[in-house]
Amino acid sequence: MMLAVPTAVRRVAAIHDLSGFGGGSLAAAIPILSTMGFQVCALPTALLSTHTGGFTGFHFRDLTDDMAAILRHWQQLGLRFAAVYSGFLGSPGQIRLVHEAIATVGQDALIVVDPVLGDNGSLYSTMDGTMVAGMRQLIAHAHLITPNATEAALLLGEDPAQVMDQPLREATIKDWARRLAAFGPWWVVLTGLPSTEPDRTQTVAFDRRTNKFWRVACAFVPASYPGTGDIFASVLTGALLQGDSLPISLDRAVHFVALAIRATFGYGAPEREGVLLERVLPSLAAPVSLSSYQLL
Ligand code: PXL
Repeated sequence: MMLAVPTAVRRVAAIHDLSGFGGGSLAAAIPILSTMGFQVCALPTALLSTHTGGFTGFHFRDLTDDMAAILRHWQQLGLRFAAVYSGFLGSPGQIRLVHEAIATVGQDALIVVDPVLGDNGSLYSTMDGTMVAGMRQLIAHAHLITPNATEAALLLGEDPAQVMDQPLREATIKDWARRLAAFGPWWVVLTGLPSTEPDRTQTVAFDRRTNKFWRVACAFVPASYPGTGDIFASVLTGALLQGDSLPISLDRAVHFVALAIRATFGYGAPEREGVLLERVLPSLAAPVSLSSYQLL
């Protein structure tokens, strides 16, 4: 009898900041993707005392020069990754470095770009129009992008404030997803969309190659925790790497974030401290257990 040769643990190059307090970014990507069976190789973009959502006076060190040196060494080593997954970027120069990482260590990799730019209708404090323009170019090289409604509007040159007025109509959601896919990505996943159904929130995925839309809705919790976008994108990336379909991956990511929010909400801790990831992380190791996706 032939024994199957065990395959090595696959590696993900994770290009995010490291925020010491408040969760999110690498503090989400590393434990989530490790739990899902992948080795995370961090290419840190910035070092912060806290994330920028809800904190002022935070320490911020831009690591653009270090990123270039780290990437050069990885190239010399001939490293290749199963995925290149970028999130919060600290400067336009870093966007160029992500392009370079994709073209070198990311050959044959799944390319995931979470275009972190803003939320709740406005830009994050460290972002500006140059970063929006750079991100627009970067998403053209991704297979998967995961903007929230604010980021989708910014990337499309729409007024981001409109996402706060009323839930986007289904026709608008589909139009935005199609227009974002026209930049290049196979899959556009629009996160955290208010629903027209009361007390529900929805996430919609568009698969450009099959021209299909998928929706997963879940109960809305009246709280907004920074870092949940990073958690969502990390689970989605892990599920796709595990071989799950787009709708099942979407389903797992939505329900994991919902679980993390519910596990946190009852404690009444300040929202800026993020979710209690460690309380729910073990559930990620379980196989697919539910599915509530709909074809839209
Ligand atoms: O969750 C996105 C994110 C990532 N990194 C930093 C942030 C934010 C959102 O506020 O501040 C540093």
